[in-house]
Amino acid sequence: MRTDTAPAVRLADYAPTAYAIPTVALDVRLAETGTLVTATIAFTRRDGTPAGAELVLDGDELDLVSAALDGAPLAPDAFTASADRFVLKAPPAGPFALTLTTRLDPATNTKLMGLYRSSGTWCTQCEAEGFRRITYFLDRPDVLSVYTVRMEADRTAAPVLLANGNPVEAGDAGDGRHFAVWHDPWPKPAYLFALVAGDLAVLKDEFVTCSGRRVELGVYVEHGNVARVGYAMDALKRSMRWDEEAFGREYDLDVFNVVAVGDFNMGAMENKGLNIFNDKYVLADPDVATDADYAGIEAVIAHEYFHNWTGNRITCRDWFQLCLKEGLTVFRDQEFSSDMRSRPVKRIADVRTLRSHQFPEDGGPLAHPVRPETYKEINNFYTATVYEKGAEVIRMLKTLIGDEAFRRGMDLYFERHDGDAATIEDFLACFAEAADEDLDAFARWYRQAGTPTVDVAEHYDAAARTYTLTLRQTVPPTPGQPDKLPHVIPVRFGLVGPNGGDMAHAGVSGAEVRGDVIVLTQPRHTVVFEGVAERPVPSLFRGFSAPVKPNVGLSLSDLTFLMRHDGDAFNRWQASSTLAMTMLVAGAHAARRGGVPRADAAYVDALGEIVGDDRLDPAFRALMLAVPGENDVARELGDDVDPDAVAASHRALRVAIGTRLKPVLSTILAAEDPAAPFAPDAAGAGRRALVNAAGDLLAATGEAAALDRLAARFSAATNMTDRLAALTSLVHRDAPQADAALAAFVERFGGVPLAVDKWLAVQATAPLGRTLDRVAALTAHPAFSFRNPNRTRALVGSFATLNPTQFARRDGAGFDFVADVVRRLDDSNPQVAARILVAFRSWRSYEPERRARAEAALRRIAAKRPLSRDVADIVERTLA
Ligand code: 0A1
Ligand code: ZN
Repeated sequence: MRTDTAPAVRLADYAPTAYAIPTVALDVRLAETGTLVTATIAFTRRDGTPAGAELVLDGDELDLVSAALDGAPLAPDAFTASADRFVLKAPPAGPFALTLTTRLDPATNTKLMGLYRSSGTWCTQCEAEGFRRITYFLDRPDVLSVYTVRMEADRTAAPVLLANGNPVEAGDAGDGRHFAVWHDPWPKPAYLFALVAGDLAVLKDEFVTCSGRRVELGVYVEHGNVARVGYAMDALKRSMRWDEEAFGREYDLDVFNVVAVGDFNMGAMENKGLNIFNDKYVLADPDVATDADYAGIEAVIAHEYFHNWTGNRITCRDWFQLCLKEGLTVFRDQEFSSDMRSRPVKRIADVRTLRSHQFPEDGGPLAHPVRPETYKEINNFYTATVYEKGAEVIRMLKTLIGDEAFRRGMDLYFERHDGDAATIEDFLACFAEAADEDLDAFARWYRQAGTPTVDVAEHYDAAARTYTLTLRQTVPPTPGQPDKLPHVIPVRFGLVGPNGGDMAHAGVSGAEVRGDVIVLTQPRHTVVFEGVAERPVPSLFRGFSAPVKPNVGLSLSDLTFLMRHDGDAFNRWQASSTLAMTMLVAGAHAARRGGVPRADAAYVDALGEIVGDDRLDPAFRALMLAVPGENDVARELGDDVDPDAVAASHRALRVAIGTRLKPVLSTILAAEDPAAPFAPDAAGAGRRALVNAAGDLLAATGEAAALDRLAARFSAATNMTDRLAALTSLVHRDAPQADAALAAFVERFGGVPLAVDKWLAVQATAPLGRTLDRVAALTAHPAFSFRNPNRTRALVGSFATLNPTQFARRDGAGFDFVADVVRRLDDSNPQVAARILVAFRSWRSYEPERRARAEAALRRIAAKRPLSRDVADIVERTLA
């Protein structure tokens, strides 16, 4: 077990390796009783390395069987080898090859890093530092090598043998065994290595690239699941076409394979030519997958495919540059989904995710810059900040320099850095050149953590016909960064006139304005618009043009006006959310004092008009109905949070909406066509989202008739979206029909793991006093296993992150339960343990009693020995 004594790694210490590895030949003999890996690794001395300088290779829990240098066994005194290091004391001055054989036991690899088994299939996960669990290596992203892989296994146990690149040879190996050889011509870092061996079924297809090359596509799954991979295959082909059209990127191998496995720590992995997926992001049919699952599959298939250029052809120099591939690839997958679906709806969904995942990270003890400068465990930096805020930074760059310069910058980046292990500086230099602009101040977005606040004051001078906006930005202190410089902030804006259209102005001073974007560069700007005929309502940060917290202080009537009339769909939704948040916060304060939360009737009426407007996209109307979540309200409150008061306020607002809008919501429900065929497209998903949101709000009122209707909808549902929506409403309302519905669900879907996850999560997120007991009991259910990350996340992860009142029970029992799970998982799968532990990150914002209980639970985790580096890192930073 690696422990917390690990030193921090620092960006400032970066130095290239002393040796390069031009080629690697791997010979992998897979067997039930243990696997032998023979790696023949060619080394060359880099310029500047003195002849004979020792060679130090990374390892992790390795068992060395034999070692040879240029074909001759190494003398025992020529090297040292331990589980985590191999040192060749005096390498030859010229090129040389080491041949190292290691023995692995994939069946007992519960960390799911390196080579492991998932339902009998051998598979690998090497990002970030998993390759060193397969063989000793220079396991870092700036060491790029050409790989040839020979794999051999029992033909019956593993008829399918896959690795990166193109297949070059296959045949019989005697004794019931067979082999395959794969060659990947593109130099790559070890984290992109992959192999898969197993008895899998496949859906094949082909894609003809823009230059006319044929690519054979395969999606491999467990037998019985082929009927569920059509959507993923279609998404893959659409992704390949889109990357050609939107970014000019063509695929570069003869084959592209995707393999779905049931046991996977994350979502999916972009291994060159052989993407390995959590089966959650591949398998779908209407009976088991919701619309959200389909959208997730489309996005993740695209994300991993897009990595072929942003990540694989151009990789990262070191792990500090993780956002170079992740922020950019998230930006690209967001754009893809926007083009496939509705752009404003996608934007609203992405901003909701950013606010619920990244904002709390940026505002808590785990805050770090988009490009961190130090880490103890890199696995803990696959975060919403690196991914989602990283994508926002790229979106801002595009907003600032414009679409054309952005495209020129991307083209230059691909041309200049193809084959490189690059840095953020390399990336930004391409855009500075393409736009002929200094981006030094903009680069602070990569270095400074914390979500900036932008306070806005306005003034209209009727006599002078001027409209003045004063904008002040503050970047809060974060761990290790007490003082901040101002950011470059693009504020996309409109001055909305009384007729709802954007007003013209005759000129502007006080800040640079590019089209409809005000560019903030200073702590404070006074922006004066001339020739403004009357006082406009300002619509700022349209499309969420910067990842900041605006504080515009508009009146309720201005906000309802924007909600009804803003030409920017995002800001219509934002105005509604801002209004709801004002009420939710006031309601939480009232509930804390024993009072009653109240809803503003004008807001609810405006909401009713929008939701009832058939000319608007149903998906947009559904998003309008979703008021900010309890965690969002807690974040807005900031400190002394009582989750029960927040929940009371949330419930009260939803009851008020459900009651006052009963006619319009009932009309929406009544207009549903139950015979409409299911299609997992954006239009169908939007209609279902609206109907289900309406049903849920009506159920929130607790009326028996609404609950009966939900129970009927549950029984009659022909797809998982509607079924799960009805089930969730029933269970979370503690409806009399809930237990029967849960029983019927598991009776029907108990054998489908991805559906079982939904059944577990619905129960774990119920805001009910008995939930914790139920969750604890479910850990013993035959369909549950702590060995499987999806099951664990569905039950314990969703309890900890999506059930604020029960996780943060006043008696501390919720905290204790999750702490026990973290301690237990720390031994078997530290990566998953560390991720669940992150649920404690906002512990300091609770009221004193809960804060003390949370701290005690955290200290119990910190005291465990041995403690993995993953968990030690998170718990130390959380308590610091
Ligand atoms: N690069 C992947 C994310 C990923 C990272 C680590 C993993 O180890 C278990 C797996 C996947 C992506 O961005 O999709
Ligand atoms: Zn990624």
